[in-house]
Amino acid sequence: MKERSIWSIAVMVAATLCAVVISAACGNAGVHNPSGTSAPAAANDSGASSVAIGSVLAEVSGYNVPEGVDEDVFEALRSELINGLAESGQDRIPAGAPTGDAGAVTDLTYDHATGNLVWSYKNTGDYDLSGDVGIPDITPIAQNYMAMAPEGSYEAWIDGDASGEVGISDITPIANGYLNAVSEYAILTSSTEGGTFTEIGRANFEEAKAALPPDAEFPIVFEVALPVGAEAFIAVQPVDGSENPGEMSAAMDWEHAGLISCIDCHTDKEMLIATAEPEEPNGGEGGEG
Ligand SMILES: [Ca+2]
Ligand SMILES: [Ca+2]
Repeated sequence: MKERSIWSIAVMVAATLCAVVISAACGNAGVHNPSGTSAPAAANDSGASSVAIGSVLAEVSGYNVPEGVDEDVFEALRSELINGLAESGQDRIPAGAPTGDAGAVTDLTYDHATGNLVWSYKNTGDYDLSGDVGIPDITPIAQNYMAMAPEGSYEAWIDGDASGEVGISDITPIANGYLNAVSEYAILTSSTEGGTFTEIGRANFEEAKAALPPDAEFPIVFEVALPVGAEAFIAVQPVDGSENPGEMSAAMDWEHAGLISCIDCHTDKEMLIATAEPEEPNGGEGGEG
């Protein structure tokens, strides 16, 4: 009798363990590719490719020091990158478009004079502006080592950890974003700020680079005609060469974007608000922002 009850307890424990395992498996399945939300699927959830850590470390170790670059500085930076990649604890480094702050465009606006959407390239760690994050991005750090990084400068672009100067700690964003790539931006629209965004156009990274003036390499600015089908809100989202989506920008109310900044910079704000928004019954809202 006693023996039987021990067995029945053992069976119950085993059944409980099975239930926990099954529910954990179901939980993971539920996270994959949520539908009916405006949030873009994370790059790692959508079958993005990846590269074994051993291959990545071999590439970093085997990369030749570029000509004219201080070898000692370069080797110190290389060691830091190898440590950063190894410390991530990942067996494979995922390849995809940048997610989070590393990929979200922050300066999307609309130019009422030209009818163009305007934004600048964002891919933290892509210091050499090649479109992807990799070992060559060490070189700009070595070339500008210990330089100050005033806002808006190319040095600020290399100052990936936003410390105010270019240094060894700017290797961390390379390690964190290794293999992040932007091949295009998807232009998305929605009738409401928090609604479901659908794609109405694309902007190509290499074309934007080619359109820069001859002496200009930075910043890489996208200027694209507002696509047909635009609703009240526009956002842009980086996409890599395998159609993996990265982080979507904040939604922009394009019809009011330029007008609000015009009001902000003008001395006679009351007059501008009245002129810009004659149909607005509550004229006071236009001055916010
Ligand atoms: Ca790069
Ligand atoms: Ca820095």
